[in-house]
Amino acid sequence: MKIIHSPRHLGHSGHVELMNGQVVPAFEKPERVAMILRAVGERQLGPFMDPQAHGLDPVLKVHDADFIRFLSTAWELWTADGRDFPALPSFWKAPGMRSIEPESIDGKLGHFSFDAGCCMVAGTWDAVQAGADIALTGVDLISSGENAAFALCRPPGHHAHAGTMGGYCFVNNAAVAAQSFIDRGAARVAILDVDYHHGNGTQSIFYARPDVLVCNIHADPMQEFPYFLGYADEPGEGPGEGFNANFPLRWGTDYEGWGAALDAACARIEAHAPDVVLVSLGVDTYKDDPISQFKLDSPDYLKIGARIAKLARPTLFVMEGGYAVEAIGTNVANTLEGFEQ
Ligand code: Q9C
Ligand code: ZN
Repeated sequence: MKIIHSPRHLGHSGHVELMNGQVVPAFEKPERVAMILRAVGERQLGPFMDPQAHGLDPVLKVHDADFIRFLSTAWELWTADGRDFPALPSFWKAPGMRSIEPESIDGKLGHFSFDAGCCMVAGTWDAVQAGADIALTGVDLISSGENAAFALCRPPGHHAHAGTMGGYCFVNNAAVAAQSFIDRGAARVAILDVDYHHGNGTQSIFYARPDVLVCNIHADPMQEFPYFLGYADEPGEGPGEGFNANFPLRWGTDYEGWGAALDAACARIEAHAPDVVLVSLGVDTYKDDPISQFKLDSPDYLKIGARIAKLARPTLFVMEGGYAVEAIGTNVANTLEGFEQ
C-alpha cells in the first residue's frame, strides 16, 4: 500500500511534557517516524509518497476557526512575549468559570487545551499542517480506487476536539479524513481506534452523527488518560445514538482480551456497512510501551491487521500513538503486513 509521509514533522521536536509532575522530554518524538519508515521500508510495504497540499478548508470542516487561528499564531505570540523556550499550557478553567479567549498567550494556551500534553515549538504548526495533508492525501488515494493506504501522521490527532488540543494532539487527522470521505460522497464511514488511549476528540466530533461510526478499544478511563471520556455507557446522542461504541479494558490486558474486543468492534463495523474504514493506528498497546499498561506482543499486530482486512473494505490507516521506539517500527509494519497477507 502507498505510505504517505513528510519530513516536516521534524519541526515538532525539542518539546517537553509533564510526567509525574516533572518536566521531561516528550515521549512523542521524531524518532518514532524514523523507526516506522525504516521498518516498513525494509519489508517493502511501500511505495512512499509525499503529501499534497489541501489547504485549511477541509481542516475547518471539523475544527473551530478560532482554534485553528490560535494554533497558527501561538508560537508568534509566545515568542513576542520574549520567551525562546517551548510553550506549555498550565492554566485551565473550572466549571463555573467563563469560556473566554483571553488576549494573553498563557490564557489562550489554557483556553484551547485540556492538559499539558501539547507543548508547542517553532515548527509545531507546520508539522501539524503537514499531518493533516498526509491524512487528506490518504483520502485522495482511497477515493481514486486504492484498497488501502497508510497516512504516517505526526503529531497524532485522536485526542484533539473541534476546539481543543490535548494528549499530544493538535489537529484530529482521522476526523479530518473521515469528514473528507463524507464530503466526497461516502454515505457511511467507520473509524476503528485501536490506540491504547481513548480517542476522546474523535468521539466528541462525531458523537451526534449517524454517518460516522466511531469504535474505540482502549484502557479503562477509570485508570487511564483521558479519564473523563471513553466509558462503556457512551452510545452517541440524538441522531448519533447507536453510532459510538467504546470497549474499555483494564490495565494488564493481553491479546486474549484485546482481540475479543476487536472482534466485537468489527462486528459493529460490519453492521454499519461503511464505504470506507479508517483505522486510528496506535501501537502503544505494546507490552513495553513506556507510558501504557497493556500486554500486546509484536506478533499480535499481524493478527490485528488480518482481522481488519477481513472487514473487506477500503481502509485508510492513520498513525496515532506508540512510544516504545525500539519496537514501534516492527509493530506498525506487522499491522500493515497482517492486513496485506
Ligand atoms: N505525561 C496518544 O497516544 N499523558 N496520546 C500521559 C504522561 C497523555 C497519549 C501522561 C498521553 C497521551 C496519541
Ligand atoms: Zn495513545
